[in-house]
Amino acid sequence: MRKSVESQNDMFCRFGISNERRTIFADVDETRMRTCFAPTIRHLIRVGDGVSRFLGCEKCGVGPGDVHPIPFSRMGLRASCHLRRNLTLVSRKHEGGGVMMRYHIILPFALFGAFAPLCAAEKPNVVVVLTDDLGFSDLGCYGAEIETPVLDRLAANGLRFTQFYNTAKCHSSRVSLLTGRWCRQAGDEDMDRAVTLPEVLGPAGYFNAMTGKWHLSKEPTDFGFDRYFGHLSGATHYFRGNDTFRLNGEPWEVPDSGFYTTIAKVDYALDFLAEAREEEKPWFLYIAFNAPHAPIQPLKEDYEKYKDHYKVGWDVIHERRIARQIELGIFDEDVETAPRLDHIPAWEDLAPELREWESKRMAGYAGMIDRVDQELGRLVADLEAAGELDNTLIMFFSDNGACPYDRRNIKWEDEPYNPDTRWTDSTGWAWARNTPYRFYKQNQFEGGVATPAIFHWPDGIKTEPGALDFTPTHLVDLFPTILEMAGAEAPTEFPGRELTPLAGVSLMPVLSGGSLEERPPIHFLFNQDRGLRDGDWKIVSFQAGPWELYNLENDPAEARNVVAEHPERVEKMAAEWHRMTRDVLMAPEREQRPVATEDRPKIHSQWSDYDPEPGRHTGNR
Ligand SMILES: [Ca+2]
Repeated sequence: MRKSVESQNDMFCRFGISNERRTIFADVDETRMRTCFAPTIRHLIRVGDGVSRFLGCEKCGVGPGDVHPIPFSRMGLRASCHLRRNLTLVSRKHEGGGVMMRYHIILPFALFGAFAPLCAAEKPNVVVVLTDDLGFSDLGCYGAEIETPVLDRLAANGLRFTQFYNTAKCHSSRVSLLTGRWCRQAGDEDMDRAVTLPEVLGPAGYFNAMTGKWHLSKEPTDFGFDRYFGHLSGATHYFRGNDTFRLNGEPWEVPDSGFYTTIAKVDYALDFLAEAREEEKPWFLYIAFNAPHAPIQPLKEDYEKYKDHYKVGWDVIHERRIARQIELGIFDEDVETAPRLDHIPAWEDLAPELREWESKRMAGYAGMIDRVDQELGRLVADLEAAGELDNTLIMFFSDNGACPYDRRNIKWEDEPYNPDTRWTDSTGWAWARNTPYRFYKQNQFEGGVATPAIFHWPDGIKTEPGALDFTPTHLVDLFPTILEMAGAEAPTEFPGRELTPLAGVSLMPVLSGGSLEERPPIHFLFNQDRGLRDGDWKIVSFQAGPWELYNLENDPAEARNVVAEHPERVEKMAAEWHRMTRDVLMAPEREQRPVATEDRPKIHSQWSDYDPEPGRHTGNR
């Protein structure tokens, strides 16, 4: 169905409705405006010297001379639009030295009159950004010296949680995020005891797109995503990719040169959003960056920004980060931080060449994290230019704490931006990156399970801009939160699956400026590492070692184990952990065994060995 209307300037103007895509080109002052119906044709403009030139549309036969040059800014073209949907610039790819751009415009409300209600009831869009092995204090707005201005700005205009949890491991966090259930409860990688967010949002009218790391069974397009670009594997080479890359279910060949995975994930995300806009659907976008997961492979320019920054060492960085966290209000002034544990030497005690190499490793992490922020800047600019930023819920998390696994001997004289370099993780830096917490990825201590959590949604969040919320929260809460926001119901049946109940609770009361009525215990389990958070209290076990007990209200960094003072509480919480593990998670028997009664050293064979035999490079133990 098509309708024609006359614009204020008597220019030819048509309006497509129902499922037709429409593409409209215009100069920005809106004095000339034309439309065409080109369901598959992109209007391309080339950008250079601050001026965009229209290259024409082969479908409707309009040439470059038919529109005026369009002023260009990095934040995108702007045209007023009463629907807050306006001109969008989407970076396509580098080509011949210039940047190929694609743009779309949805005509302003005023031109449509009677057709406006078709677009008026806009459901919020949703972006979930998941980073990989990012430490709790690795962002500026959580205490880092790493430059993350885009995320800091989202935090300053949004809401940050200080006690948001993941599952301490890659795949299990992804399962909980997508299903609202504990990983084992959802059926693990197969998710056959759950439905996923896109499987619910699709029938509710959403366009579902994902880019990045999948790390679960099958492919995202088998679980409700309309579009997918990324790697199915848990890790990938940042410059060369691997053979698990897919584009919408088909194998995708990584280019021989000019490829960097963090950038490609946002390139495709912007493409997918442009498609969603053409279909005039609200959208759900899930970007799963692999950064800063090993191998440590930053872009050269990002690395060089931080090259000399970390020669001060991890003790100094730890101190600076906690000082900044106190300034930010994340922790009280008298917070007791987790001391550097025995398996990490004081920076000053490291051999000079080891200090040199370790400072390069941390500069590599910083460069990779900085790049994530830069790419998110492109995404935010795209939303802003499309007029969608205010009514999009953007959420940012890490899938687990910083990673300590130092898996191979390496050539430490190399530079990490050289694609042949494949450095793995540093246990010493993992401790500083998880400031003020201790332990790491996989462990259920706060260092493993605490994630930064930024929520940005100007139209929906009612707390003061930049507020901090101290409610214990978890990735399982995203599913019910997003469903409530989208006005969708969680199904109780799904073909071929035996659905389990949701584990998470909607965070909408918190986003609305209130508090949760009820927060059921938060269950932690990965392999033999365990924990349970109930109110202010947490029990935790390192690899099925004896339970420890912490009161996180007055000891957020788990510095004082008070197990001996509260035997009854520990017994009760341990019984609840076992009940949930058996009845709710339906976890394998081996994961339900009682914890050890004898204390034992907390150590792992793949943590960095900083005391290598003479002549051997450091590596794992
Ligand atoms: Ca991870």
